[in-house]
Amino acid sequence: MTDVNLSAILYKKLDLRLEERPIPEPAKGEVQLCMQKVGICGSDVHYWQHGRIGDRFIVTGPMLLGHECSAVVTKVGEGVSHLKVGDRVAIEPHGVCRTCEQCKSGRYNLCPNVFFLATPPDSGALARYHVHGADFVFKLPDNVSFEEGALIEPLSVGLHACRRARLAMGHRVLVCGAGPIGLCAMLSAKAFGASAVCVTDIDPKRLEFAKEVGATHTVLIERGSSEEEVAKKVAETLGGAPDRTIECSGAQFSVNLGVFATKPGGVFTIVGHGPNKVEFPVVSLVAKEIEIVGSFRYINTWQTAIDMISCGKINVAPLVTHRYTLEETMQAFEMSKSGQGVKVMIDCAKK
Ligand code: NAD
Ligand code: 572
Ligand code: ZN
Repeated sequence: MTDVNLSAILYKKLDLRLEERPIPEPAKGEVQLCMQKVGICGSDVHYWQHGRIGDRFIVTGPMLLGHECSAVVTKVGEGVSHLKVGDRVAIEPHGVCRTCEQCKSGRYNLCPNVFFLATPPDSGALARYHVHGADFVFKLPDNVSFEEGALIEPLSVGLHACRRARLAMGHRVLVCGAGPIGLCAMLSAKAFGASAVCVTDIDPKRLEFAKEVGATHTVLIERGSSEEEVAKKVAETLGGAPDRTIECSGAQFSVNLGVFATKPGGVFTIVGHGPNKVEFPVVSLVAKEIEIVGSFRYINTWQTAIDMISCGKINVAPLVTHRYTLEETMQAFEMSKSGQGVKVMIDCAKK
């Protein structure tokens, strides 16, 4: 029986459908992939619920969702030599131009010609089959599972944030937000040699989970508490002010907290996106010489992440709390939207 390419297609806001599409053929430099595990990201849920992120990324036509992926190679296009049919792989979910100033200088995450999976107008990979540029496809060792392979994407956001923060051995670290990205930042910070990592959230269940998966300390953000009060509590909890803060909540409160809490001369890395414009307590920021650093996706993190998972220094597997098949995509999205779990994973393999 010939296989069909069951695909999760977002037509417009609140209109997500499972449909059969033709199986794509790999062009020169590409591979055809039989998708295995695809994690649901907050942005997938956001596009489904709102049809847009801000004024720039608007769903205007049918697009597949999904950008946290692992797969098996099923066909190899002309000129691809580092992969073969049957290889188990993880996917870095974008393509870049390779010719612009940013690509040439190695900062390909800032390429103005980038396309990113599941960011309108570009389609994602939540389907049975997908084709991808082979240079962004990485072999998985036998001891790295397909779920771990899919989690390399959010882990990469955390690793890149730590690199951007120049995080080093012995640092005390504050991570704001205990969602998948905050947890990946926490795991990355520990792997970079942090001596203590304190995670904040407004949800006590998320903090309990953060402790279970490796946070050394947590602080609950309670309604009515001020940023200055929480900053004091964070310093008491960590045994000193954090050398580095990584913001992964998108909350205005965390932006203020990051400035108040971070040690003078420290680095405050911002990953989370809330509204486009937020306020900073500029007097404290200047007087403490806090470095504010933006962190956008990732550069050259896949092989590092694979090796760190394979050698056991980073354990992302416990982040998966719910599992569904591709046919159960709607239930998977409902679960992710509910916020009950942490990472919802879809199994795309045919049963
Ligand atoms: P998420 O919504 O699952 O997690 C955010 C967490 O922050 C939640 O647990 C929420 O309860 C918590 N939170 C809300 N208000 C808070 C507050 N005042 N203090 C502390 N915690 C608070 O989202 P996620 O998938 O973990 O992503 C986190 C953020 O990172 C999002 O804004 C997302 O858009 C952004 N992101 C950025 C990049 C990048 O490249 N810069 C990549 C991926 C995600
Ligand atoms: O894993 C990549 C990713 N990036 C996110 C969110 C979720 N997952 N970002 C937040 C939104 N931005 S964006 O620039 N945009 C919609 C493209 O505002 C990208 C990074
Ligand atoms: Zn994402």
